[in-house]
Amino acid sequence: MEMTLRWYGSAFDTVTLKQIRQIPGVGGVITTLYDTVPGEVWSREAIRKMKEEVAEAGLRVSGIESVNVHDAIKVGSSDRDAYIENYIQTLENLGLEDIHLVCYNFMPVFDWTRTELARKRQDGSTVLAYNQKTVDDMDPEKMFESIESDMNGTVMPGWEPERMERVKELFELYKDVDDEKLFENLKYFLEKIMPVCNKYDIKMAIHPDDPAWSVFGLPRIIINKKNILRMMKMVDDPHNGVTFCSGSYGTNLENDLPDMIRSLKGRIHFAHVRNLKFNSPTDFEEAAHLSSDGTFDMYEIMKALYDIGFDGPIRPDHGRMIWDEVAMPGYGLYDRALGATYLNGLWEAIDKNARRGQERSGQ
Ligand code: DNO
Repeated sequence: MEMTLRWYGSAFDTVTLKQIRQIPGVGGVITTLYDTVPGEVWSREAIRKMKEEVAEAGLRVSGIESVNVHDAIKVGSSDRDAYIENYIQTLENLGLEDIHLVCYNFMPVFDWTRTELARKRQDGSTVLAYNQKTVDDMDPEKMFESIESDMNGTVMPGWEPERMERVKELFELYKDVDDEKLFENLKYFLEKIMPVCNKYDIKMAIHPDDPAWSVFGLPRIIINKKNILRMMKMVDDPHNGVTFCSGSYGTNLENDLPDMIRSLKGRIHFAHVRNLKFNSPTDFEEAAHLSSDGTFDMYEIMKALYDIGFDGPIRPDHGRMIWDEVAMPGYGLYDRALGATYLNGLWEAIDKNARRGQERSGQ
């Protein structure tokens, strides 16, 4: 695996490339052209500029998170082909610039959903949290307003103000889209983009829905083993793969994370690894990465990735806000750096253990 950190670009991120470069074991960033809107073609020049800036800091672009998919493609409206053409053009430009990993999602209206961005924990750190009851009692149009004051002046991915102003319209757009329709539209999209992915060896890595169930009655399909295997089979091409996000699949305690990882051998192109702490099955908060701080066994998650021979980029995911840092919730420097270091430590131990085991058995 290759340890990376997500970075939003110098115009948007509070964390600098120089800081990222100083985290031991981190050689690459997962980035994006954050000022583009879904449906827009990314120019080669803009991609090249981004790559050059990253290279000047002594890092590389290990992948893109995200090239967002326009709603016309998700709902399957009559203008979708034009947006798919634009997406293909963007993929082509990324391929020509030697970028081979693209994370995206197929979530309707809202990207990841949290009800609190700064829940205080006992140690005084603040974390993102989710409570189903709050969502059930909330008018979706008020969702953004309710969390906006805790965004620390940043623009959060999937929660761009322009998009949130259109929530009502977006709900209307999805009113006839159920799970089956969403699967169909995803298949249509993937079949159209696979040729360009094959041509440039671009690995598409779908991000799961977070939380991994329907919110506000909207369809959500990338939520469990059954659905993700269905998706892998429905377009059976190695370039159709997944972002294995432990914190997203893990929202549903019925998802057995190590087992899911093993069942996706060869199709996990990117991993987000983080821990959650459950207070009840429908109330959770984002813990530190360390196993003992949350509910998941992080060793087992890393071990499963190791066992399937995962060799793609991995990143620590949302971090807690600690040491008085003011940053985009979930995306500060300090706790993600601790996360990267911890995950690197687990990996080194797993790797050494495996090699010693092989030596002992004379393999
Ligand atoms: C949240 C992220 C998501 C993810 C997108 C991928 O922190 O994990 O916003 O980047 O869903 O398209």
